[in-house]
Amino acid sequence: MSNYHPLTEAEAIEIARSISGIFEQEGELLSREIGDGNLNLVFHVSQPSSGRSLIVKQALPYAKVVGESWPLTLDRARIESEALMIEERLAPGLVPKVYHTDNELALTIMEDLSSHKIMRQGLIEGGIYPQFAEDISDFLARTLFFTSDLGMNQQEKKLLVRSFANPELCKITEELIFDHPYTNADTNSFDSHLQADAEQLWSDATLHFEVALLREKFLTHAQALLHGDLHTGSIFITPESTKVIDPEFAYFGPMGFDIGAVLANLLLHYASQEHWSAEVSARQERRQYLLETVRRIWVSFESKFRALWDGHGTDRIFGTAGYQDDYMQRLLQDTFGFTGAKMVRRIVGLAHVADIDRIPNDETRAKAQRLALSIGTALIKQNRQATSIDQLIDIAETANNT
Ligand code: SR1
Ligand code: MG
Repeated sequence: MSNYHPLTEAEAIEIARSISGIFEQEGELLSREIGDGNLNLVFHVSQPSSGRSLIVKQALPYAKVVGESWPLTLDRARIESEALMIEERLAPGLVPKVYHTDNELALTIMEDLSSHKIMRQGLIEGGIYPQFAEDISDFLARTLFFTSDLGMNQQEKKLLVRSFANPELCKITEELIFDHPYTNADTNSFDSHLQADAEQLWSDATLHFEVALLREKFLTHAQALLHGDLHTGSIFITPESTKVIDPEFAYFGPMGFDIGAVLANLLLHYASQEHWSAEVSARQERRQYLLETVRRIWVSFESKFRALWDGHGTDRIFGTAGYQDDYMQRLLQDTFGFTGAKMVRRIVGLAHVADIDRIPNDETRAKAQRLALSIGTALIKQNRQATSIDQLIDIAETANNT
C-alpha cells in the first residue's frame, strides 16, 4: 500500500533533518509552505542558527490550480528529479542541486535558491539581467543537443524517451496550448472585453491550420528531452546567475517548444510595458532591452548549438553538406510557431501570466492583451516563412506600432 500523503510543515522538517550534510545537528528547523505555482506543495525549510536551508517539493495527486476534480499523476515528481539530474550533468550550475528524491512520497529535495528571484517577478520589478541570454542559450543548446539524435547514442535515446513518457502532463499542454484557445472550451478564461478577440481566434481557419501543424509536432516529434514548461516562472535569477527549475513537464518533444517558451514570456512582458514602465522613454528603452534579449538568446543558441554539432555530432549522415543549415532553419521556424502558441494561450486559455493579469486598469490591460494576441497570431501564421530572428523582432515592433 502506498505511503503517499500530502506533507504537513512538521513532516517536511522531519524529512529535511534526515538529509545529511545540510543542517547542523543542533538547532531548530522552521518550515513554511511557499508554493504559488499551479500544481505542487513547496516547503522552505531553514535553520536560523546555521543560516542553512533547503526546499522540499511535493507533487499533489491533482492540479492545485483547479482542485481535486483534476487528478494528476505523482510520477511527475520522478520525471522532475530525473530531468534535473540530466540537466545538471549537461548544463552544470544552471539548475538547483537535487539532494534526495522519494518517488513514493513524490518528493524532490533540493537546493534553496532564495538568494534568487523568480524571473517573472524580477522583470515586473524592472530587473535587468545581463547574464541571462548567455546562460539560457547555454542551457538550451546543451540540454537539447546532447539529448537529441545529433548528440547522443541513438539506441540509448530510445530508452530515455520511454522513461520520459509523460502522458498526463503532455495532455495538459496538448489541450491548454494546442486546442482550447482555438475553440469555446470550458477551461478558457479571459476578460469579457476580449470576447470578440476570442471569437476571432475560434473562427480563424488559417490560424487553425498552423496550430494543427504545431500540435502534430508536439505530439510526434521526439527530437530532444525538453524542460516542457520553460516560462519565466520556471527560472530563478539574479543579474549574475540563472537557475532553471520545475521540469515536471519534461518529455521528448520538438526543441523549438522550449526555446519558444522563453521567447514568448519575454514578449508577454514586452506587451505589458505600457503599465510597468510609466515613463515613455523608459518604456522605449525597456522594450529595446527585451527585444535585444530575445535576439541574443536565439543568436547565441544557434552558434552554440552549431559548435556542439561540429564538435560532438554522433551521426555520419547528419554531417552531409547543407543538412545543418536546413535543420537550423526548421528549428527557427518551429521556434516562431511555438512562441506564438505560448503567447496566445496565456491570454485566452486557463493559465495566465502576472505580467498582464496584474495590470489594474482595464483599458491598459486590454491593450497589452491585444498586443500579445497580435504578436502571437502573427508568429503562428508566419512561422513557416521564417529565415531570421530579425523577422520575429520586426513582428513584435510592427504590432506595437500599429
Ligand atoms: C493545469 S496546469 C496549467 C499550466 O501551469 C503550468 O505551469 C503549465 O504551463 C500548465 O499549462
Ligand atoms: Mg511549474
